[in-house]
Amino acid sequence: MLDLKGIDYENVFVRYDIRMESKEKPETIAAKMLPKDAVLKKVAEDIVYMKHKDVVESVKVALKTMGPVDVIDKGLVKGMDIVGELYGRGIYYLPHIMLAAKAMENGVKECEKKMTTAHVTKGTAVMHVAEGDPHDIGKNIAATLLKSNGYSVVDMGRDVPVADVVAKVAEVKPCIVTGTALMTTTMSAFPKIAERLLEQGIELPFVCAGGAVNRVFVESYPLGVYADKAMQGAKLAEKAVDGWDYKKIRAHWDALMAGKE
Ligand code: B12
Repeated sequence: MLDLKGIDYENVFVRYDIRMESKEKPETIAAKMLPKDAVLKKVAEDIVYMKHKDVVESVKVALKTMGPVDVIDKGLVKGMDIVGELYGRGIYYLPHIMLAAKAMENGVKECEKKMTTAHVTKGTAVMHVAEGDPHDIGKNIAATLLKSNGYSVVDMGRDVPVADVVAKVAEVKPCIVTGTALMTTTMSAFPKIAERLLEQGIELPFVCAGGAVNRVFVESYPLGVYADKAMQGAKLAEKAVDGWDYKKIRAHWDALMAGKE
Protein backbone atom coordinates (compact mmCIF):
# COMPACT_ATOMS: atom_id res chain seq x y z
CA MET A 1 0.00 0.00 0.00
CA LEU A 2 1.12 3.49 -0.82
CA ASP A 3 1.83 5.59 2.26
CA LEU A 4 0.25 9.00 1.66
CA LYS A 5 0.96 10.28 5.13
CA GLY A 6 3.35 13.22 5.32
CA ILE A 7 2.64 14.49 1.78
CA ASP A 8 2.19 18.24 1.63
CA TYR A 9 -0.69 18.95 -0.76
CA GLU A 10 -0.24 22.71 -0.44
CA ASN A 11 1.59 23.08 -3.76
CA VAL A 12 -0.37 20.52 -5.74
CA PHE A 13 -2.79 21.78 -8.42
CA VAL A 14 -2.01 25.45 -7.83
CA ARG A 15 -1.77 27.29 -11.11
CA TYR A 16 1.73 28.72 -11.58
CA ASP A 17 0.41 32.20 -12.31
CA ILE A 18 -1.63 32.26 -9.10
CA ARG A 19 1.47 31.24 -7.15
CA MET A 20 3.46 33.99 -8.86
CA GLU A 21 0.68 36.53 -8.48
CA SER A 22 1.67 39.67 -6.65
CA LYS A 23 -0.29 40.72 -3.60
CA GLU A 24 -0.14 44.32 -4.76
CA LYS A 25 -3.23 45.71 -6.45
CA PRO A 26 -3.06 47.55 -9.82
CA GLU A 27 -4.98 50.47 -8.24
CA THR A 28 -2.32 50.96 -5.55
CA ILE A 29 0.53 51.16 -8.06
CA ALA A 30 -1.49 53.24 -10.54
CA ALA A 31 -2.51 55.79 -7.88
CA LYS A 32 1.16 56.72 -7.39
CA MET A 33 1.81 57.14 -11.12
CA LEU A 34 -1.39 58.58 -12.64
CA PRO A 35 -1.42 62.20 -13.89
CA LYS A 36 -2.80 64.75 -11.42
CA ASP A 37 -5.00 66.53 -13.97
CA ALA A 38 -8.46 64.89 -13.80
CA VAL A 39 -9.02 64.78 -17.57
CA LEU A 40 -5.58 63.28 -18.32
CA LYS A 41 -6.01 60.92 -15.36
CA LYS A 42 -9.14 59.48 -16.98
CA VAL A 43 -7.28 59.03 -20.30
CA ALA A 44 -4.41 57.21 -18.56
CA GLU A 45 -6.83 55.10 -16.46
CA ASP A 46 -8.60 53.92 -19.60
CA ILE A 47 -5.26 52.53 -20.79
CA VAL A 48 -4.37 51.01 -17.42
CA TYR A 49 -7.77 49.33 -17.08
CA MET A 50 -7.86 48.34 -20.78
CA LYS A 51 -11.02 50.28 -21.65
CA HIS A 52 -10.43 50.22 -25.38
CA LYS A 53 -13.88 51.66 -26.15
CA ASP A 54 -14.18 54.23 -23.34
CA VAL A 55 -10.76 55.67 -24.15
CA VAL A 56 -12.10 57.19 -27.38
CA GLU A 57 -14.58 59.26 -25.39
CA SER A 58 -12.07 60.31 -22.70
CA VAL A 59 -9.59 61.37 -25.41
CA LYS A 60 -12.34 63.42 -27.09
CA VAL A 61 -13.02 65.18 -23.78
CA ALA A 62 -9.30 65.89 -23.28
CA LEU A 63 -8.95 67.25 -26.82
CA LYS A 64 -11.49 69.97 -25.97
CA THR A 65 -8.98 71.64 -23.64
CA MET A 66 -5.55 70.55 -24.87
CA GLY A 67 -3.65 69.63 -28.00
CA PRO A 68 -3.29 66.08 -29.34
CA VAL A 69 0.45 65.90 -28.53
CA ASP A 70 -0.24 66.63 -24.85
CA VAL A 71 -3.06 64.08 -24.76
CA ILE A 72 -0.69 61.43 -26.17
CA ASP A 73 2.34 62.37 -24.11
CA LYS A 74 0.77 63.30 -20.77
CA GLY A 75 -2.20 60.92 -20.87
CA LEU A 76 -1.94 57.87 -23.13
CA VAL A 77 1.82 57.28 -22.76
CA LYS A 78 1.60 57.75 -18.97
CA GLY A 79 -1.07 55.03 -18.91
CA MET A 80 1.17 52.68 -20.88
CA ASP A 81 4.07 53.41 -18.49
CA ILE A 82 1.85 52.16 -15.65
CA VAL A 83 0.92 49.04 -17.64
CA GLY A 84 4.65 48.37 -18.10
CA GLU A 85 5.22 48.75 -14.37
CA LEU A 86 2.35 46.36 -13.56
CA TYR A 87 3.70 43.80 -16.04
CA GLY A 88 7.21 44.15 -14.65
CA ARG A 89 5.90 43.48 -11.11
CA GLY A 90 3.97 40.38 -12.17
CA ILE A 91 0.58 41.98 -11.54
CA TYR A 92 -0.40 42.15 -15.21
CA TYR A 93 0.15 39.41 -17.78
CA LEU A 94 0.41 39.36 -21.56
CA PRO A 95 -3.37 39.46 -22.23
CA HIS A 96 -3.62 42.66 -20.14
CA ILE A 97 -0.87 44.28 -22.19
CA MET A 98 -2.46 43.26 -25.47
CA LEU A 99 -5.76 44.84 -24.44
CA ALA A 100 -4.00 47.96 -23.17
CA ALA A 101 -2.12 48.17 -26.50
CA LYS A 102 -5.47 48.03 -28.31
CA ALA A 103 -6.76 50.89 -26.13
CA MET A 104 -3.59 52.84 -26.86
CA GLU A 105 -4.06 52.35 -30.59
CA ASN A 106 -7.66 53.66 -30.41
CA GLY A 107 -6.60 56.66 -28.31
CA VAL A 108 -3.76 57.63 -30.66
CA LYS A 109 -6.09 57.28 -33.68
CA GLU A 110 -8.50 59.75 -32.10
CA CYS A 111 -5.64 62.24 -31.51
CA GLU A 112 -4.44 61.84 -35.11
CA LYS A 113 -7.77 63.24 -36.32
CA LYS A 114 -6.82 66.56 -34.70
CA MET A 115 -3.40 66.72 -36.30
CA THR A 116 -2.82 68.53 -39.54
CA THR A 117 -0.66 67.06 -42.28
CA ALA A 118 1.33 69.53 -44.37
CA HIS A 119 0.93 69.35 -48.15
CA VAL A 120 4.54 70.23 -48.89
CA THR A 121 6.96 67.79 -47.35
CA LYS A 122 10.06 69.06 -45.55
CA GLY A 123 11.85 65.73 -45.94
CA THR A 124 11.37 61.98 -45.63
CA ALA A 125 11.96 59.63 -42.70
CA VAL A 126 12.30 55.86 -43.10
CA MET A 127 11.02 54.26 -39.88
CA HIS A 128 11.10 50.72 -38.55
CA VAL A 129 10.97 48.53 -35.47
CA ALA A 130 14.00 46.24 -35.07
CA GLU A 131 14.12 42.73 -36.44
CA GLY A 132 12.39 40.31 -34.04
CA ASP A 133 10.62 43.07 -32.13
CA PRO A 134 6.80 43.43 -32.15
CA HIS A 135 6.64 46.63 -30.04
CA ASP A 136 5.45 49.35 -32.40
CA ILE A 137 3.33 51.70 -30.24
CA GLY A 138 6.13 54.26 -29.72
CA LYS A 139 7.21 54.10 -33.36
CA ASN A 140 3.62 54.70 -34.47
CA ILE A 141 3.34 57.76 -32.22
CA ALA A 142 6.66 59.10 -33.53
CA ALA A 143 5.46 58.53 -37.13
CA THR A 144 2.25 60.45 -36.44
CA LEU A 145 4.19 63.37 -34.95
CA LEU A 146 6.69 63.48 -37.82
CA LYS A 147 3.82 63.56 -40.34
CA SER A 148 2.00 66.28 -38.45
CA ASN A 149 5.23 68.31 -38.49
CA GLY A 150 5.41 68.16 -42.29
CA TYR A 151 7.66 65.15 -42.92
CA SER A 152 6.83 62.23 -45.19
CA VAL A 153 7.15 58.85 -43.53
CA VAL A 154 8.02 55.54 -45.12
CA ASP A 155 6.81 53.25 -42.34
CA MET A 156 8.33 49.78 -42.69
CA GLY A 157 6.41 48.45 -39.68
CA ARG A 158 7.75 46.06 -37.04
CA ASP A 159 10.14 43.10 -37.05
CA VAL A 160 11.98 44.47 -40.07
CA PRO A 161 15.10 42.58 -41.24
CA VAL A 162 18.36 44.54 -41.19
CA ALA A 163 18.89 44.05 -44.96
CA ASP A 164 15.42 45.45 -45.77
CA VAL A 165 16.07 48.64 -43.79
CA VAL A 166 19.38 49.20 -45.57
CA ALA A 167 17.81 48.55 -49.00
CA LYS A 168 14.93 50.95 -48.28
CA VAL A 169 17.27 53.73 -47.19
CA ALA A 170 19.36 53.25 -50.35
CA GLU A 171 16.18 53.44 -52.45
CA VAL A 172 14.36 56.34 -50.74
CA LYS A 173 17.37 58.49 -49.71
CA PRO A 174 15.58 59.94 -46.65
CA CYS A 175 16.87 62.73 -44.38
CA ILE A 176 16.79 60.33 -41.41
CA VAL A 177 16.27 56.64 -40.75
CA THR A 178 14.76 55.61 -37.42
CA GLY A 179 14.76 52.40 -35.42
CA THR A 180 12.83 51.36 -32.31
CA ALA A 181 13.81 48.45 -30.04
CA LEU A 182 12.12 47.52 -26.76
CA MET A 183 13.80 44.17 -26.28
CA THR A 184 17.41 43.58 -25.28
CA THR A 185 17.45 40.73 -27.80
CA THR A 186 16.66 43.02 -30.75
CA MET A 187 18.68 46.19 -30.17
CA SER A 188 21.82 44.61 -31.68
CA ALA A 189 20.23 45.12 -35.12
CA PHE A 190 21.08 48.84 -34.95
CA PRO A 191 24.89 48.69 -35.11
CA LYS A 192 24.53 46.18 -37.96
CA ILE A 193 22.32 48.58 -39.92
CA ALA A 194 24.76 51.44 -39.32
CA GLU A 195 27.70 49.34 -40.46
CA ARG A 196 25.96 48.18 -43.65
CA LEU A 197 24.83 51.71 -44.52
CA LEU A 198 28.40 52.96 -44.21
CA GLU A 199 29.66 50.05 -46.32
CA GLN A 200 27.38 51.34 -49.07
CA GLY A 201 28.67 54.88 -48.60
CA ILE A 202 25.38 56.08 -47.09
CA GLU A 203 25.73 58.54 -44.22
CA LEU A 204 22.68 59.99 -42.47
CA PRO A 205 21.47 60.35 -38.88
CA PHE A 206 20.07 57.03 -37.62
CA VAL A 207 17.64 57.95 -34.83
CA CYS A 208 17.39 55.02 -32.39
CA ALA A 209 14.80 54.80 -29.60
CA GLY A 210 12.85 52.42 -27.38
CA GLY A 211 13.22 51.15 -23.84
CA ALA A 212 16.00 48.68 -24.74
CA VAL A 213 18.47 51.36 -25.78
CA ASN A 214 20.07 54.30 -24.05
CA ARG A 215 22.21 57.20 -25.20
CA VAL A 216 25.52 55.50 -24.37
CA PHE A 217 24.62 52.44 -26.46
CA VAL A 218 23.29 54.43 -29.41
CA GLU A 219 26.38 56.66 -29.49
CA SER A 220 28.66 53.60 -29.39
CA TYR A 221 28.19 52.97 -33.14
CA PRO A 222 28.50 55.39 -36.06
CA LEU A 223 25.39 57.26 -37.31
CA GLY A 224 23.46 56.58 -34.07
CA VAL A 225 21.48 59.48 -32.58
CA TYR A 226 19.47 58.78 -29.44
CA ALA A 227 15.83 59.78 -28.87
CA ASP A 228 13.66 58.97 -25.86
CA LYS A 229 10.51 60.91 -26.73
CA ALA A 230 8.40 60.65 -29.85
CA MET A 231 8.23 64.40 -30.26
CA GLN A 232 12.04 64.66 -30.62
CA GLY A 233 11.81 63.11 -34.09
CA ALA A 234 10.73 66.32 -35.80
CA LYS A 235 13.54 68.34 -34.20
CA LEU A 236 16.14 65.77 -35.30
CA ALA A 237 14.71 65.57 -38.83
CA GLU A 238 14.77 69.36 -39.04
CA LYS A 239 18.49 69.43 -38.20
CA ALA A 240 19.21 66.65 -40.70
CA VAL A 241 17.43 68.64 -43.43
CA ASP A 242 19.55 71.67 -42.42
CA GLY A 243 22.62 69.55 -43.21
CA TRP A 244 23.68 68.57 -39.69
CA ASP A 245 25.46 65.21 -39.67
CA TYR A 246 25.14 62.72 -36.82
CA LYS A 247 28.30 63.98 -35.12
CA LYS A 248 27.03 67.56 -34.98
CA ILE A 249 23.63 66.42 -33.71
CA ARG A 250 25.30 64.37 -30.96
CA ALA A 251 27.48 67.32 -29.94
CA HIS A 252 24.40 69.58 -29.63
CA TRP A 253 22.02 66.88 -28.35
CA ASP A 254 21.48 68.29 -24.84
CA ALA A 255 20.76 71.79 -26.08
CA LEU A 256 18.50 70.50 -28.86
CA MET A 257 16.45 68.38 -26.49
CA ALA A 258 16.19 71.23 -24.01
CA GLY A 259 14.73 73.33 -26.86
CA LYS A 260 17.65 75.76 -26.74
CA GLU A 261 18.68 75.29 -30.42
C1 B12 B 1 2.83 46.93 -24.93
C2 B12 B 1 3.85 45.85 -24.69
C3 B12 B 1 3.75 44.68 -25.45
C4 B12 B 1 2.69 44.49 -26.56
C5 B12 B 1 3.18 45.27 -27.81
C6 B12 B 1 2.03 45.79 -28.63
C7 B12 B 1 2.53 46.73 -29.71
N1 B12 B 1 1.79 46.73 -30.79
O1 B12 B 1 3.52 47.42 -29.57
C8 B12 B 1 2.71 42.93 -26.74
C9 B12 B 1 1.60 42.32 -25.90
C10 B12 B 1 2.55 42.42 -28.19
C11 B12 B 1 4.05 42.56 -26.13
C12 B12 B 1 4.66 41.35 -26.36
C13 B12 B 1 5.83 40.96 -25.75
N2 B12 B 1 6.57 41.65 -24.86
CO1 B12 B 1 6.18 43.49 -24.36
N3 B12 B 1 5.81 45.11 -23.51
C14 B12 B 1 4.89 46.01 -23.71
C15 B12 B 1 5.04 47.15 -22.65
C16 B12 B 1 4.08 46.86 -21.51
C17 B12 B 1 4.81 48.57 -23.12
C18 B12 B 1 5.62 49.00 -24.35
C19 B12 B 1 5.05 50.29 -24.88
O2 B12 B 1 4.31 50.30 -25.84
N4 B12 B 1 5.36 51.43 -24.21
C20 B12 B 1 4.81 52.75 -24.56
C21 B12 B 1 5.54 53.33 -25.77
C22 B12 B 1 4.96 54.70 -26.09
O3 B12 B 1 6.92 53.44 -25.41
P1 B12 B 1 8.14 53.28 -26.45
O4 B12 B 1 7.84 52.32 -27.51
O5 B12 B 1 9.40 53.11 -25.68
O6 B12 B 1 8.20 54.71 -27.16
C23 B12 B 1 8.66 55.87 -26.49
C24 B12 B 1 10.12 56.19 -26.75
O7 B12 B 1 10.93 55.07 -26.78
C25 B12 B 1 10.09 56.99 -28.02
N5 B12 B 1 10.20 56.32 -29.33
C26 B12 B 1 9.93 55.06 -29.73
N6 B12 B 1 10.16 54.92 -31.04
C27 B12 B 1 10.60 56.10 -31.51
C28 B12 B 1 11.00 56.49 -32.78
C29 B12 B 1 11.42 57.80 -32.97
C30 B12 B 1 11.83 58.25 -34.33
C31 B12 B 1 11.47 58.71 -31.89
C32 B12 B 1 11.92 60.10 -32.09
C33 B12 B 1 11.09 58.31 -30.62
C34 B12 B 1 10.64 57.01 -30.45
O8 B12 B 1 8.83 57.65 -28.00
C35 B12 B 1 7.91 57.04 -27.09
C36 B12 B 1 7.53 58.04 -25.97
O9 B12 B 1 7.28 59.29 -26.44
C37 B12 B 1 6.55 46.95 -22.24
C38 B12 B 1 6.91 47.43 -20.83
C39 B12 B 1 7.73 48.70 -20.83
N7 B12 B 1 8.02 49.13 -19.64
O10 B12 B 1 8.13 49.22 -21.86
C40 B12 B 1 6.73 45.44 -22.43
C41 B12 B 1 8.12 44.91 -22.77
C42 B12 B 1 8.80 45.79 -23.80
N8 B12 B 1 7.80 43.59 -23.36
C43 B12 B 1 8.63 42.67 -23.03
C44 B12 B 1 8.54 41.31 -23.43
C45 B12 B 1 9.56 40.37 -22.82
C46 B12 B 1 7.57 40.86 -24.33
C47 B12 B 1 7.38 39.43 -24.84
C48 B12 B 1 8.66 38.68 -25.23
C49 B12 B 1 6.60 38.69 -23.73
C50 B12 B 1 6.39 37.23 -23.88
N9 B12 B 1 6.75 36.54 -22.84
O11 B12 B 1 5.95 36.73 -24.90
C51 B12 B 1 6.42 39.62 -26.05
C52 B12 B 1 7.11 39.68 -27.42
C53 B12 B 1 7.03 38.38 -28.17
C54 B12 B 1 7.52 38.50 -29.59
N10 B12 B 1 8.81 38.39 -29.79
O12 B12 B 1 6.74 38.69 -30.47
C55 B12 B 1 9.74 43.20 -22.12
C56 B12 B 1 11.09 43.37 -22.85
C57 B12 B 1 12.22 42.99 -21.92
C58 B12 B 1 13.55 43.12 -22.55
N11 B12 B 1 14.39 43.85 -21.88
O13 B12 B 1 13.84 42.58 -23.57
C59 B12 B 1 9.10 44.53 -21.57
C60 B12 B 1 10.11 45.63 -21.22
C61 B12 B 1 8.28 44.13 -20.31
C62 B12 B 1 9.15 43.68 -19.14
N12 B12 B 1 9.33 44.52 -18.14
O14 B12 B 1 9.65 42.60 -19.10
N13 B12 B 1 4.53 43.55 -25.34
